[in-house]
Amino acid sequence: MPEAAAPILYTFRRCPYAMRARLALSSARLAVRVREVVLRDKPPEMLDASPKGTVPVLVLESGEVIDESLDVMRWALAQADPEGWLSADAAETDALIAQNDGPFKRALDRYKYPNRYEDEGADPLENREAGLAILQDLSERIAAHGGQLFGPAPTLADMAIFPFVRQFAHTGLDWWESAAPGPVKTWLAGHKDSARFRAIMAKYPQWAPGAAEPALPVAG
Ligand SMILES: N[C@@H](CCC(=O)N[C@@H](CS)C(=O)NCC(=O)O)C(=O)O
Repeated sequence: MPEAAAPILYTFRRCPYAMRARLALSSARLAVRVREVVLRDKPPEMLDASPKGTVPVLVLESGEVIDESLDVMRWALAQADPEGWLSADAAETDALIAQNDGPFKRALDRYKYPNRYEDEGADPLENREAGLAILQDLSERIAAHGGQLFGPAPTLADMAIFPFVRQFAHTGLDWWESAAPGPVKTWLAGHKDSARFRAIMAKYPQWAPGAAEPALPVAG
């Protein structure tokens, strides 16, 4: 168990933004107290800390609140970066993540939840194609760099992006298996099968005041 003074992480198991935060906190081997949130029943304690109401939210022992997933990743890796996730070119990393969080996420949402969007260009199959075009570029990059986006070992961009590619793949697994380019398929499969990912996908009951606050696993 982490000591009572460890930072608190409000998180939701299946949220890709929360996954990337948990991945970085785990890699940095930081003791964190996990508060699993149900999005339709957010605890007032989380909304007091961050009224915008999105996960992840990290509340430090000082009371400082970090409520953007990339900021949580960067904060964690600034404490410790034993696996060299910050070793890649910063501008290229930012550009890849911006592409993911912008156009790729937009296509993913419209492919996965077509009924939620009525805007022009909300056709699911068109969006599947738009997402695939972005993944084709990523795939070429992965092949050229020997397995990950910046080389043979994962860096911040890989870990920030793969939870979203996982969601895209899971929207139609049969299609993914037949249509996705090999290098990005192998890359995703490796991350999904990793000890780190399995550790941060542990299931916890919804947190409520007084309930246990399990330590975020640092395995992997
Ligand atoms: N820009 C934010 C986005 C986080 C986000 O949108 N998280 C979703 C869950 S995946 C959320 O909490 N949505 C609020 C809700 O559904 O009520 C970040 O990077 O942390």
